[in-house]
Amino acid sequence: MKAASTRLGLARPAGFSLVCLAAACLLFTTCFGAARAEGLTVSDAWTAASDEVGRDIPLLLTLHNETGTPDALMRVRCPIANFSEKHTVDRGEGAPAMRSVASIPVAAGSTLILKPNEYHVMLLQTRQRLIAGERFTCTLAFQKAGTIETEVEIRKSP
Ligand SMILES: [Cu+2]
Repeated sequence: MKAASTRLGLARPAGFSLVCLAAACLLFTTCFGAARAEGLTVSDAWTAASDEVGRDIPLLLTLHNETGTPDALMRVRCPIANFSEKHTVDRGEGAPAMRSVASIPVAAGSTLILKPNEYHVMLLQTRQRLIAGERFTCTLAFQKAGTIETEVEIRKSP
C-alpha cells in the first residue's frame, strides 16, 4: 500500500518535475532546454555556420556549476569534427594567441560562458558544412559530473 501511494504522489504535476530533475536529468536527457548531471548544467551551446569543410571553429556554451565542488571540462567529442581542443587566450605582448589547455575549470557555484577570446572549445577539421538552423549533439566529459550530452545549434555567421 505504501509503495502504491508513493507512485500516485509522483504522478501529480509537481511530482513530475521532481522526477524530471531527480531522475531523467541524471540520465543526461534534456530538461528545460539544458543538459545537466549532478548539479552541472550545459546550456546555450552553439557554433557558427560554415560553408567550408576542414575548418577549425569555436564551440561556445554556458557551464553552470551548482555544486560546492570545483569541476572541469576534460573532453569534448562532436561527430562533425575530427578532433577538439580546449583553448584559452593569452594576452601578452603582441596579438592575443590561443593556447591548448588540458581542461577548462568551472569553479564551485559559478557560471562560465565560453567565448572565442577566453576559454572555449575548438572543433578541429570539421567534417561537413555547418548549415545555420541545423543542430548536432556533442558529448562533454567532466572531471566530477561525468558525461553530459548537449545539443549544439548552428547559428548564422556574423
Ligand atoms: Cu581556439
